Amino acid sequence: PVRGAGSGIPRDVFDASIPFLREGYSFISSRCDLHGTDAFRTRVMLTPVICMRGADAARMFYGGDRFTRKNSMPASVLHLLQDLGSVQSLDGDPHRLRKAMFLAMMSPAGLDQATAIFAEEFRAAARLWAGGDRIMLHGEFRRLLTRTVLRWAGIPLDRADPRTRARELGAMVDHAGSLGPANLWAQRLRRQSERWAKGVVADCRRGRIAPPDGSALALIASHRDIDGRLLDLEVAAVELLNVLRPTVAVDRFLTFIALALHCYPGWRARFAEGGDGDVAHFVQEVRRYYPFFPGIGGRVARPFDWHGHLFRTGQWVLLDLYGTNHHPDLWENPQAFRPERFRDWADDGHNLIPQGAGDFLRGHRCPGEWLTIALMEETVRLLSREVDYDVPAQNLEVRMTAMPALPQSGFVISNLWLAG
Ligand code: HEM
Ligand code: MYR
Repeated sequence: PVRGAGSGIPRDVFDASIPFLREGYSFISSRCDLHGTDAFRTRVMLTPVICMRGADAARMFYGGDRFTRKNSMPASVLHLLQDLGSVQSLDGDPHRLRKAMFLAMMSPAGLDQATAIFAEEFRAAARLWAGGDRIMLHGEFRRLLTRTVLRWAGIPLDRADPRTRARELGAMVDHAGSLGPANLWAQRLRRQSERWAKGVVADCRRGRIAPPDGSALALIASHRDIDGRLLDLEVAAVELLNVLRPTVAVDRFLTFIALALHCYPGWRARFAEGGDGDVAHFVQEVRRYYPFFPGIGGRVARPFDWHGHLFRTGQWVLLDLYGTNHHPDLWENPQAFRPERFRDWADDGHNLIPQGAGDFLRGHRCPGEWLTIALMEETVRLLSREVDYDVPAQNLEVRMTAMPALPQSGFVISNLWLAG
């Protein structure tokens, strides 16, 4: 039985927009705690919404084609992230066919290639960092990931202007959660990025760029939707950006890895000695523990009953990803950073959900999850084994109200030297 469902879902404040902005990542959880439930009703920007958390809610939200993502996120978020015409805007068979295109990029060989390119970029950069000034790791990771994903996607760097792309793609992520001028400025950069991406796809279709088989650009440029037609140039550009932008967004997780290695030096020492056993557990704990994607919205596609509560078509639901990753029923001592909890963890597809839950092909779960994990595991090894550095005094606070979150200083290091 689900706490709070069946007996009716309790009502919270009339409109939660201001409290949500004020409290940030912990908002849904703290209200659930208050009501003693895993669900409550309120409004966001005056629209009625049911906020939910927990594995059971995730199973309901991600299963059985119950929800659509159409009209489920504010325009300010949507236009900087997935955008109109993207895989996320599709449902049913058209979604599955488009989603298969993304999943085809994530073969074991494809992932190995991505981490090899990233390691090469990291080593080249580390030689320049060595003995130099202070560097801000978040900015450096952003640059390295941009170059990595462009190369991996099959886009020649001389067609890409990596520094401009890093600025555009980074701005989309940095300002997805902001409103007003910062959001509008990022949307302007996004349109510039879309023009560039359209040119790349068009040149690929004309044979002026010849990406390797199986690369993201090759797959997107030649993909045929369920109607048998190539993607509109506009949509192809959106989907190319939906590979590039989120891979650049991994810069936040990589920065959280640096933060965790700094805050829990015992783990760093263990990895430095070459112990690979817990690298994967450490990465899972970073994805669970640190705040990133707060929650995901959906609209009920067809009415259904859940624990005695009728969900009507069109009902808006927000699933709390962060709160589920910190749910006290799922995680012992959820506010503690403990990678060892993953040594005997039972993955049921709905308990660790920083990138969505459920089935990759049939639902909207992030197709980039394996790539994210692979890049993170490589970064644990690179930071702990191949370089050493000092962490000067700085403001490392991770504010829970700035979405998406990041350590305030961006994680500055100094006196980097090459180890070994
Ligand atoms: C979907 C988060 C990395 C591509 C999602 C969703 C989340 C998410 C929460 C689920 C949305 C939903 O249920 O509607 C993240 C985070 C990442 C990340 C926190 C870390 C940086 C990536 C990467 C890629 C990617 C590396 C591709 C290379 C996508 C796409 C979707 C998606 C295409 C839409 C899937 C669909 O609607 O079926 N992501 N993601 N993401 N992600 Fe990611
Ligand atoms: C991506 O680029 O698609 C992946 C990561 C982007 C994370 C950005 C999170 C922004 C917060 C938006 C607020 C959502 C409100 C429920």
